[in-house]
Amino acid sequence: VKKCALTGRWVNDLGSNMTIEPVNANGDFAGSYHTAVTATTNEIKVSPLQGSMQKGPNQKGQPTFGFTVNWSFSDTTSVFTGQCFVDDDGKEILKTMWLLRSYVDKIEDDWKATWVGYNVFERLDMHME
Ligand code: B9F
Repeated sequence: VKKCALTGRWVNDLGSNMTIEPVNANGDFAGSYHTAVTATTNEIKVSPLQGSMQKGPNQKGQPTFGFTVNWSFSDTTSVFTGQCFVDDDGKEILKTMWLLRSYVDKIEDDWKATWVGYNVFERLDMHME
């Protein structure tokens, strides 16, 4: 059975692109995220991400993972968590959910500071085994 690898370029259902660098022996990885959408007038900039992938003894080739994106153009942080699946055609797909924390000036605004959503990613280029 083909295993799902995170390394490479991905595009999601919004048209956002991300590149994940090779995952190390601990499961740690770095990368960059280019969002296709934003809710401000700030110019979008490619932003760094740092993540961790499960490499436990029970890993059967469809690992769970999480990563944080530190947006370079806003005082905002997003965290994604998901699982890398291989579908019936052998195509890799990342099913993720995210939380986005926006900056607020005062604690009274905390209630409206966190956004939640869902993204699906497909591989942009072919990954060589
Ligand atoms: O638009 C976001 C933002 C943060 C503070 C002002 C604007 C930053 C970009 C986030 C991109 C998100 C989506 N892109 C993607 O690929 S991360 C999850 C989604 N998946 C206004 C206040 C808080 C949000 C909008 Fe803002």
